[in-house]
Amino acid sequence: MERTTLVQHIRQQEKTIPGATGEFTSLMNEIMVAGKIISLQVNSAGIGEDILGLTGKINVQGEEVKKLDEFSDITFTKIIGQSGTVCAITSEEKEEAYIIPPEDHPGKYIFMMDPLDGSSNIDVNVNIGTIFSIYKKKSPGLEVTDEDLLQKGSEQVAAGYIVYGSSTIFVYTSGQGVHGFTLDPTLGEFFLSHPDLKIPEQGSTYSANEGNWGIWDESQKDLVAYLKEEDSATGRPYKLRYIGSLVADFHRTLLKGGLFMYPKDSKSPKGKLRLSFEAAPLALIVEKAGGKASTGNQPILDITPTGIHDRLPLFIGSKNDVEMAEERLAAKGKKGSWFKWLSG
Ligand code: AHM
Ligand code: MG
Repeated sequence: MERTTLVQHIRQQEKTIPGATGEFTSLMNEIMVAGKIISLQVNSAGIGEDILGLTGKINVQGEEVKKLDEFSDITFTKIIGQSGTVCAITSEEKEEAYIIPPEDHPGKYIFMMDPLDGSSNIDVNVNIGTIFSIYKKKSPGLEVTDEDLLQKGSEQVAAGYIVYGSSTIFVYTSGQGVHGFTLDPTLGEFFLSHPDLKIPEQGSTYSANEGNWGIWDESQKDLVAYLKEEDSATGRPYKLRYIGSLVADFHRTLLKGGLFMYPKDSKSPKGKLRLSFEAAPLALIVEKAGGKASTGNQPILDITPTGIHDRLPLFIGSKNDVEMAEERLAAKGKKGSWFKWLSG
């Protein structure tokens, strides 16, 4: 049987881009190499090297840094930083952008990553993943500016994620469809397993941390209560599936359809997930697969970040499900404001 490797696929895709120089292919190759290294570490966590547990450090997000978080951040930064293809790297784990020094030959791309998403699941053998996003440097000259680091999601050149799960899967889009590759551990090679992925137009599953019910606003409670009501005509009640690793919850949603949401709440009034490292890359992927991604009232890809660590609410998945969520949130929001106006 003839099988397409990830490297062959990226090369074929690059051929269709006029003026392509091979720099993008090199960058994607390096991401793949770093992904394989992390995959190996994740698969053997608990044996050999002491890689489970905490480093004792607190990251820029105020969260405890796990050893595998740090290992993934360092691995990606070293490999991508020395690839000669990027001029800056931003990471969920780093407060500031890492600007590639002249001796490492800065390239024309900007690389953004959540090196190991789903950290809380590392020690309990539940799927975790890497999310990445690639932009082109926009500003003239050698200096990397906010114009480069704070670009709208719609300006991404490519985005992808790697799930370290029952198998390791690499999913990416460079604008022409979404493609998934499974790592063959015996050969150490990714092979095309999910060509041209399309998300179902409507799903039957919702995914949210419902333990946050008490800190959600009324419109969010109304939306989830609606999904749980019985109505065979609209396929309700929806099933609840929530892993607590965005990459894993997203991967299931992409394959099976449905709605993933991490809304704002009174503890995180701006939302919990990060625009540049989580929402924007997954939004590009879902849209290229025929789905949608929204803050609840605005497409994620239309948002220009104000800082590299911006957070926002996320509603992502099947087109019909995301639109239904937007409509219900808007309707309830309006009712709420009329009520406040009348009673105020
Ligand atoms: P992380 O990037 O530090 O791992 O945090 C993000 C994670 C997402 O993977 C997941 O969707 C969410 O946080 C889970 O949050 P909660 O535990 O509040 O449900
Ligand atoms: Mg994350």
